[in-house]
Amino acid sequence: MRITALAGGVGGARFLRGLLTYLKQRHGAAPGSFAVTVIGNTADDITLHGLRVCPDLDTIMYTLGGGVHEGQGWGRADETFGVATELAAYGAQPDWFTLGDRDIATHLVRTQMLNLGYTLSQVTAALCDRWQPGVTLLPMSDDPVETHVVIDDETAEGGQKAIHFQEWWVRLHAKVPARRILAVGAEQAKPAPGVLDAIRDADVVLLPPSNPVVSIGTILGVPGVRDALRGTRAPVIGISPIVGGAPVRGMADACLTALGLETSAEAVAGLYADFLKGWLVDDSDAHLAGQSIAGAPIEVVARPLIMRDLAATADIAEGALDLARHLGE
Ligand code: FO1
Repeated sequence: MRITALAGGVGGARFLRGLLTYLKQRHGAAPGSFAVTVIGNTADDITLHGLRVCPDLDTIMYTLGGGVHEGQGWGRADETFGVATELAAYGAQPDWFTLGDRDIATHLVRTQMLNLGYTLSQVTAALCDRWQPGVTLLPMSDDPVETHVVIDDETAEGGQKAIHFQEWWVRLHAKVPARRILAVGAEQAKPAPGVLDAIRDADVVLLPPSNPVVSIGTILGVPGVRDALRGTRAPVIGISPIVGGAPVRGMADACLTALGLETSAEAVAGLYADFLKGWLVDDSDAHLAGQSIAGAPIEVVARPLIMRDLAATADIAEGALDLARHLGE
């Protein structure tokens, strides 16, 4: 069974770990009877201290490779901050995004390979060769795409300025209203090698509970991706990141508000309505089950969606694959 997933950071990575657990332990699938390809968001990427940092690709790679800082969901376990401390002593900016010593090795290898002319796809494959995540991890594009956020700034021309997503997310904690969210470079970006085929040739396409705007949304913004999702014969099944009107984690509400959308499982499904076939919502949103959403023929199933532990997450993955099977019948 060929499964393709579009994923962002922490929520997506945690879901994928449950999916692999389900496939390995519950599905009784012998290795080789399933293959998972993950299309990772690269619009969170940022260049800091001369190093190219790819937070969502690294979160997936570390989480599935067993090296992630479990409590944070990003960065490395058993991390030290010797370099960050020295950078602070020099007053090196920015000081609001902390790179751990172990994590810096990843960025050094990536930056060195990029400078030698390797593509982000080639770099990601090389890094995953060490981590063995158990999936094929593809960047959404080898071209640079960066999410920038327009915020009010009375000292700036026209009273607004654009800052990098990470500054809005990490330094400002998304507490400053985003007037616009831009994926800079998206129009010129091409899907990375294998991305469109992974969608077209899949038996199932999954949208884990990642941020619908700055993670799934930016992947959808790469020209060709949305058309491939509309055209694939595979059932496209999503898992709502919004439970009972609130994001389970992260700040998807701030992003949805920036788009003028309510924070609800229904509003997120509406963003995917032109290709989504199935939508898992939490029991607290069971009122959505059995009815069409955003005027689209989307099968809605209610079930517990809180990924409280690996077994619960495996259950959610089972639910998504059961719905895919039901729709594929
Ligand atoms: N998030 C923070 O809130 N503070 C940090 O200092 C920080 C550093 C960091 C370093 C590497 C990395 O891969 C991720 C890091 N993140 C940090 C999380 C990052 O902002 C998020 O993982 C995603 O970009 C949002 O999905």
